Amino acid sequence: MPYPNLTGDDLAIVEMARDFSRKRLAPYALEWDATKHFPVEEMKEAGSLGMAAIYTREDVGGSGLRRLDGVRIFEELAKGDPVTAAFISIHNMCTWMVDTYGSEEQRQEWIPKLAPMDVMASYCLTEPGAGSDAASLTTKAERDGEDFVLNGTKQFISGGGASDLYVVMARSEGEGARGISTFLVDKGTPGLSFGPPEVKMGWHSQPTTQVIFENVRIPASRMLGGTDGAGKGFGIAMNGLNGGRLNIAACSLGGAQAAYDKALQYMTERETFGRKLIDEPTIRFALADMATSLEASRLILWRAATALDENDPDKVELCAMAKKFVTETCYQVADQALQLHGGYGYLHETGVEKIVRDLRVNRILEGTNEIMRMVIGRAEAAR
Ligand code: FAD
Ligand code: 2MC
Repeated sequence: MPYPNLTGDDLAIVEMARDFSRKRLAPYALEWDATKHFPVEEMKEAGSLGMAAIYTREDVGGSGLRRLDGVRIFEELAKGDPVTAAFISIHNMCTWMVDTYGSEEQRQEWIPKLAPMDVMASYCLTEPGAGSDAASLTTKAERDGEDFVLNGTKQFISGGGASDLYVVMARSEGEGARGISTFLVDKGTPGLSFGPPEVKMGWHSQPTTQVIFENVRIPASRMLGGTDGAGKGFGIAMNGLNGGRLNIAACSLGGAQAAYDKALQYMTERETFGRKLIDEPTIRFALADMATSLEASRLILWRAATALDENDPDKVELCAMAKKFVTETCYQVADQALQLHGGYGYLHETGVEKIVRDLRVNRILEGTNEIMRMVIGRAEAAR
């Protein structure tokens, strides 16, 4: 549905994402879910189309687009597969962090490889003892001459073991949020290892593992932003997450839209008590509520993305609002779409139960929706 401010170019970008999603993700998503296949080849193809460095500067190979373009692209990708879309989103978050906070040398070294996804990146903040309270993380980065030595464990890392580059928040400067810096760690670095893939409710087609650091020695030049980056890692991580939260919400929107589209189609085909379900007034009410929820989700998402593009003073709160509202509302839409399919909705082959499973985690990761309420509540209390 067009939005008043969208131009022909804006529509073309989304058309490209939609086409890719329809041809390269949607036909295979169920199979990838069943076989736990991580679709690296397709993601690299998305990278070659500019979707792995969407809002990264063009001089190093990024696409130079807006957050508003980003959320519209992720909605389209997620219509085909919310899980693959979510990994591309995490990769984009890492790429943006290197572009925005990296030294010129780091930008030149990494972005040309991250943009086509020749190098795939994972974001490492959560630890076994520090999830929501991320500033209490304990992974250490100790200075030793020209190097840092990292020790600790990261938990629930998307792409763990499969990614080539790990963007790691670790404590180098002391206690609290201001004691954290961000480091770029190569997969092959001695002392870096990965736990077994977690067995999960959804997100089957991407690995989630612990990332373990045992005396991992990296040059000091791997601190993001160089020596200027010391103690700035928490802010870098949080600023990355503002956009990440929008993209994860966009993945919920795309997934829910796909589930809704299936339900709407099914209602036009299925007959009970001698007539089509679409002709039953209560079914129409259900569809009306679902369609309204999808449109409201799209609008709050676009509002927050525009706030991020314009560096609005309320951007953090708006991103949290969008993440909370969209991931909850769209989960309900997907669940209702399953219900409308009756018993067939519960079968894998229908494709709706997968969406419900995949959307559930979006209420937990990139900051739980309780933490989103905390962020919103703090901002409101400060007014
Ligand atoms: P906890 O922080 O222990 O919270 C437990 C519960 O208590 C939650 O419901 C929470 O909302 C609630 N709670 C906590 N504090 C409060 C409070 N003060 N008031 C009210 N309620 C509260 N992390 C990464 O860094 N990188 C990744 O790539 C990544 N990928 C993930 C992929 C998957 C599939 C999953 C499941 C998680 C992933 N995560 C990742 C981790 C995710 O971000 C965390 O699980 C999440 O932030 C919550 O942390 P926790 O699990 O430790 O829960
Ligand atoms: N954007 C920019 N800056 C932020 C920010 C945000 N969203 N949130 C916090 N900050 C800044 C804040 O302004 C402060 O800066 P300064 O030191 O300059 O004053 C600093 O960070 C510390 O913030 P707080 O004082 O609010 O710290 P506190 O510990 O009380 O709360 C909280 C921080 C709860 C907001 C943060 O820990 C949080 O967001 N937790 C959720 C963790 C999370 O989202 N994990 C996701 C992991 S990634 C993932 O799941 C994937 C799938 C990739």
